[in-house]
Amino acid sequence: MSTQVVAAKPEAIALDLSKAALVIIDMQRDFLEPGGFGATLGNDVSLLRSCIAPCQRLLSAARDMGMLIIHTREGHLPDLSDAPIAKIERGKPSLRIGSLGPMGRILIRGEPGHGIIPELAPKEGELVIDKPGKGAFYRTELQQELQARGIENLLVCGVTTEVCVHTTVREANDRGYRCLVMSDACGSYFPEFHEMGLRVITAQGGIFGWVATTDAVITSIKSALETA
Ligand code: TIU
Repeated sequence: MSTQVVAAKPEAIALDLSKAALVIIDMQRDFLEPGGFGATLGNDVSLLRSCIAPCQRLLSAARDMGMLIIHTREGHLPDLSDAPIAKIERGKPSLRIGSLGPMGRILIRGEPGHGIIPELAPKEGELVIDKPGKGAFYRTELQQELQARGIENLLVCGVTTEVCVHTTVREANDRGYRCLVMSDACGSYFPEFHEMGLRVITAQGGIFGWVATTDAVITSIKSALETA
């Protein structure tokens, strides 16, 4: 049976996994490795590493099931025409968006730093959505791709919990998708924002969606495979 009850907060949710997609947000070198965009903002990028293994386990289970897999990447065109001045000028980073760093130009499409970390490299047939903003729906083809495949449920993980994961979940929630966020497969430079970000999602009866562990979601995927 593709409909599975997943243990989650604020309460268990029955999800039709045949209408689900795994969405892995921005697991790029620019956020997870030294010398990238995240580091230029003054962050300790090592804090994000704990979510790599859970993301790998989810990716593997989703591949086994033949689930639609979506990888997103935040980044801008080389001429910066899709990068708002207000974003480029923001704060006092050690290098601004578009400047040359050790992994190429910061947050620019096609540069080494823009790539997804090798541990989670996309395979042929998986969707890679390039996005100029924090949310995966803004100025992308994501909505059309999901609608074309009848997807209703999104299993969301990646980085960072309170920035791109949150923005994407909020966008998806407003578009009618049920969003289940895997807590240990998300990461933040700020542990307290990670915790609060997840709490915001599940508060008020699940105002933006549901939160589950990677184990709970993998148990459901395996159960769906066994009863298929
Ligand atoms: N800075 C930060 O926490 N995040 C971002 O800028 N983008 C994403 O979350 N991907």
